[in-house]
Amino acid sequence: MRVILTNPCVRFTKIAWEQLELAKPIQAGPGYGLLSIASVLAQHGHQVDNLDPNVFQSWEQFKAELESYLAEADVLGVCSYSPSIVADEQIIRFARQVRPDLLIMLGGYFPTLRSDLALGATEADIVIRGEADLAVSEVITALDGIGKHRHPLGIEARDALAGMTGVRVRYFDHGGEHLTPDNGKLLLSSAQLDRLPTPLWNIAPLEAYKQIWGSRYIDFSTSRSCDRRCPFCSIVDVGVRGVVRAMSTDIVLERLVESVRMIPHLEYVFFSDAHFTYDRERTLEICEGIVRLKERGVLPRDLTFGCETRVDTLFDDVLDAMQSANWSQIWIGLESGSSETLKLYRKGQTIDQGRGAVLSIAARGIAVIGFLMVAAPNSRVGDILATLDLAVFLLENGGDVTPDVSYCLISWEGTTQIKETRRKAWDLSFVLREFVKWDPFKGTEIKNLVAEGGYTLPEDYPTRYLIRTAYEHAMSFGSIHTSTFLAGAFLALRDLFHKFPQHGDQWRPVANSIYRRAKAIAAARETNVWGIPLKEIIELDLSFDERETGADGRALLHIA
Ligand code: B12
Ligand code: SF4
Repeated sequence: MRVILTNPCVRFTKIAWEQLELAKPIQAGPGYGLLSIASVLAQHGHQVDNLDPNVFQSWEQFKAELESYLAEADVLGVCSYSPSIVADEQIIRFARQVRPDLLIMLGGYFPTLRSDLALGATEADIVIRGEADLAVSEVITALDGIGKHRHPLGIEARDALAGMTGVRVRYFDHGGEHLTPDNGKLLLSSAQLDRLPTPLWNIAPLEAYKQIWGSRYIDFSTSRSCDRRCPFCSIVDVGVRGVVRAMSTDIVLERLVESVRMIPHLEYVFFSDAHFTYDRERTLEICEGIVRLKERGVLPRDLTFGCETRVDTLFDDVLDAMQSANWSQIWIGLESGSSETLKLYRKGQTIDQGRGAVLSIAARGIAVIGFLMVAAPNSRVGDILATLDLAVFLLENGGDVTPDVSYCLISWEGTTQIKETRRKAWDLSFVLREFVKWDPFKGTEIKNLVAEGGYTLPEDYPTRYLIRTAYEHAMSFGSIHTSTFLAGAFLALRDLFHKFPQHGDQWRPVANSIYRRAKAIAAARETNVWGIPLKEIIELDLSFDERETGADGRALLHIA
């Protein structure tokens, strides 16, 4: 059969249509899971294509391309994330119009966390919860086996798929529509991960991704889930909280070699595991294996690597091994520069560990990119300044902040944090209410949650004002990246001090010192890690209070 797989669409959100149609997309990359599914499908004789809506210049262009593929297709498989579900729903609706009999399957983080909402909001025939590497092929085979792989599905299809974990079906019977109940989610064991074939990298638009990230690269996930349990995190709620399943070192190295053979001129491999260094020995073995393969000429010497990980497992020997293997980037979850906020996030690490990791990584010539969630509910102005200080500290150490950097804590629907919020009525709704203003995901469950959660922070709570204003300023530049993120924050601080003079009295000098450092480093570097100009910061001309605050204002922020 012929299957088309689409990546989560963040390009054509409502905001994108209105403001960002032609902005450079930064949120696109080779979907490891989709390409793993594709590889298993190909093993079973199916023909698979991958379309990433994010790399098209306009919705019209994407629709035209999709339409031409749909003419020949039997199945559309859509990968969806929480912030992409609205746009993905539109893709599904369009596909259904063009091909009313098309079988549509939906999977990914959002359908896994909330399959009920995913089935309710879209016209998908089947939702698969969890890791569907093998399941997509199994479902297609089962439906093909009974000759019922067309929309609308009936009770024969329902029965053929009964008992398959994670698979929910929309079927029609006696003129009515029915949904099969939730029966858990699919999780692969370490042994199953070892048996998965190399993802079908060559069907992904790798050249378009190179335009975005500057190198021909792949996202390679060698493990699933995370050994930690941060309540805001949806990775752990998609897998098993606190339990990692992983490929063996030999298989990781074997898949690397196969990937290099499949992709001419591969330049960079990003290990997209949630916590790559969770096992010290394994990490050392992988790095040492890479060095050996490079010495034997099996892997190109100039192939670089990156990973995403925690700050408390980046031991010196691990970093040394990474340096030897030619690591060029390490992404770390710093989250906040304020100890109070970090405690609230329950991240299980300290500010000192975070700053220490930044310095250790930078000392080895590796670019360090920090994930930040600037404000938590009830954060104070000083907490936010501490996080801005951390953002500038990253830049000063050759690093960067995440391009999709968040101005506030975001807990997606379906995560532990949201469940706890409901239980304890701890007021996260502040964040969600702010988020709903700019997120494409307007009007559905987030609004309901806000209504449910109550709203205890007053409209003019300074942090709330600051975050909203920062976002508005940043968006007025077109899109959010390092430079507009910082410029937006400084402009918002200016407005805040005007609106709430009492905060100005306390914080103007600190804001001033952070702002001056940001301008100086932007002028010296001119671009961020991905080559995007820092011009908004360079061109910004603000005058905060210039009173002396001692060591860059850090004493006031309680930063050593
Ligand atoms: C690599 C990565 C990226 C890369 C590549 C994205 C990509 N297309 O794969 C880049 C940097 C481009 C990226 C961008 C974004 N990302 Co990202 N990313 C990741 C990361 C680090 C790894 C993803 C991964 O490889 N997972 C492992 C594989 C096995 O899982 P998978 O790809 O989802 O596939 C499995 C299942 O989901 C399912 N499945 C997947 N597709 C389909 C399709 C069908 C039909 C079916 C049935 C099943 C199915 O089966 C697959 C195989 O097991 C995760 C965090 C993490 N460590 O997990 C965040 C993560 C997935 N990203 C996230 C987000 C939000 C985004 C952005 C929207 C950022 C933003 N602006 O907010 C964008 C949009 C992405 C896009 N357009 O594709 C969130 C999703 C949260 C959520 N609840 O939705 C995560 C979990 C990070 C986080 N902590 O919040 N991301
Ligand atoms: S350490 Fe990172 S990936 Fe693991 S649970 Fe915490 S936030 Fe999620």
